[in-house]
Amino acid sequence: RSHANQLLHEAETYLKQYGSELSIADSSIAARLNQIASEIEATGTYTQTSEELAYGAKLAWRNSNRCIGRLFWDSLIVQDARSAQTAADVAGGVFRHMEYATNGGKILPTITIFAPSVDAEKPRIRLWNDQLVRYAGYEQKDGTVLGDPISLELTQVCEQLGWRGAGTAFDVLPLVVQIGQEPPEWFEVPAELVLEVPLTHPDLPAFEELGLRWYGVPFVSSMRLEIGGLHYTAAPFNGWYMGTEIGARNLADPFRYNMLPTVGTLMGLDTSRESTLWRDRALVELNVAVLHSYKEKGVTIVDHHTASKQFSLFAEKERQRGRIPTGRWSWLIPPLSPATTAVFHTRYEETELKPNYFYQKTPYS
Ligand code: HEM
Ligand code: NRG
Repeated sequence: RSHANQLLHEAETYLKQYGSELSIADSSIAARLNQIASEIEATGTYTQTSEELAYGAKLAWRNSNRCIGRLFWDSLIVQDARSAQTAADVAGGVFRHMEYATNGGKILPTITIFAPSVDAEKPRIRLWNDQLVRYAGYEQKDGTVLGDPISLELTQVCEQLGWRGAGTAFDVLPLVVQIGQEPPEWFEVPAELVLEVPLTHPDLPAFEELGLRWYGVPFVSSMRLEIGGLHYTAAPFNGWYMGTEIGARNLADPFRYNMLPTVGTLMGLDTSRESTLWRDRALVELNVAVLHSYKEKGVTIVDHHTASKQFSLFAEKERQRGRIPTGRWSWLIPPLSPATTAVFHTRYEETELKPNYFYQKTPYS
């Protein structure tokens, strides 16, 4: 099957779903498909309407099997930035997204969509960051890491491009934008666009002195959005955090900030034997601190019990609409007390539907 034929087939499949879910007359969809067919014949690709684009981004969220936050899929805010051409245009669109979606702490789930590529492997626009806000990681002389070890490689790349961080454990990396095969350009993220939360604990005053913090909004910026055969290789999106992402993984994993031993000692626990369950007790208090601090600062966050209930409601609503909810169980269960949540005790179909968000090859390394 030729490339053009395959693209038309993907467009047809999507347009039919779009038409049926939004109750658009079959005749209008048929006319639109004729138009798309001529456009593909003439140019090798086609341009989606902003409505087709917006609904596709929502469906891609609804189809994200690893996401527990999908109850709110239909309220995603979609910013159409397909006209951005230069790296500076793209950076401007990204910064507008950050300000709008952060919304002073009352986070709005938002996606900004830049121009698509015909070939997923040859992106027209690519953001090198995997999230718009991430902390740098520096390898030190003694072999330990200062900052977030997940960013070691990108930090080196940024330094090679001429960026220099302040050298703290929480330096925000610059935005790195690549247009086609041109060399990438980096942009310092304006500090006022980066909402951060210093961590305190409701009943452990000494916790504050650890100097821990995290950024307010998870903006995923490395995934490819596929709708109707078009590949949006730069389409950063955000919702809000589930507390365990920060408290049970980013700050707790031994290969990330590895804070459990420090927190356990601060709590005065006996860390000499595993059987005291000091790790588990430190983990719970670290997660209490995360939820408490975000709440106190007015930054949207959800605990894993509430998120699990919201996900069960999402699954129930999908069944009511005559659809089978899909999900990846191993990702949906939270990393803290999983068996206390309903998702742990439920099985989900693992079918991968489109539109969806997909991983892409790392553009550096
Ligand atoms: C993954 C929660 C919004 C798409 C996840 C994960 C959590 C989560 C906990 C697993 C992350 C991990 O284990 O690393 C939420 C919450 C949201 C939200 C609480 C609040 C509204 C969104 C939005 C989108 C989205 C707006 C897209 C439009 C995804 C995708 C993944 C994911 C594609 C998989 C990421 C990967 O494989 O690395 N979400 N999410 N989520 N979410 Fe959501
Ligand atoms: N675990 C990652 C973020 C992955 C996506 N999580 C969300 N997405 N909540 C971390 O930084 O900890 N979202 O769009 O809200």
